[in-house]
Amino acid sequence: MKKLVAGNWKMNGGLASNRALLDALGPVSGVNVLVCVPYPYLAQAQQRDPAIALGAQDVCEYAAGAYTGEVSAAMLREFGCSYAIVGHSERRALFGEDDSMVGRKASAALAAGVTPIVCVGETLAERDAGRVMDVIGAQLAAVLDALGPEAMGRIVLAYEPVWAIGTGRSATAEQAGDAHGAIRAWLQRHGVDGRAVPILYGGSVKPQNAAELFATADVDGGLIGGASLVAEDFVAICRAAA
Ligand code: G2H
Repeated sequence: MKKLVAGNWKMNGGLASNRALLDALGPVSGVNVLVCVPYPYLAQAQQRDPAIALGAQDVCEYAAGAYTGEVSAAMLREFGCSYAIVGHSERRALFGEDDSMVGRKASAALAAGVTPIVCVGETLAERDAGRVMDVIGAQLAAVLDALGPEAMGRIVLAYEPVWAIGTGRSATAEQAGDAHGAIRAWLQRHGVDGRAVPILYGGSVKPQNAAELFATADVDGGLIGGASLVAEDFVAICRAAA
């Protein structure tokens, strides 16, 4: 399957800098490219290159109603989003999202025809304690509870070790491959067709380490933060996945 490279702009950008960045992102053949932009800029990004898919960085767990400040999956769909990141570790750590809320958000996205990119990953303390798959297994179980095994086969997963996010310290290809293989095995053990679920790696992916990470078994693409804000770096990472 073609790899998927998703830029996660986080809370960065502005009309002028977005225009320059989007203009510099030509289509790259042999890879699916996606940019996940802040909500106010969805319309701006929607009007750009149709070869680049559009995503959001979060979605509300509810479909509509009195939820001040929230954005529904149907609204995202109207603005051309085919993906929404859910359960990013920044949302979990800074905005109190727990595993079950992440499951409900994934369910709300799928119900509106938006593919959730569900982020999972361990902290350094959890890794050092040998608890990587305990933590990830609990995160995955909550999503499986919310979706069931058939719909679980229609999501995208992103393995993002918390200690590698924005730190400049990426997981090694071996660490990423081990985690991705364990996630795929977990899916199979729980009645999900794990081969159908793309598993992206995220955490300090750069042009310098992208090719090695993408060449690793079970790494089906990347979720790129800081480097997605620099056009030449993001394009180089996309090319490394082609
Ligand atoms: C991890 C990643 C993108 P960065 O959060 O989701 O960010 O590449 O800056 O580590």
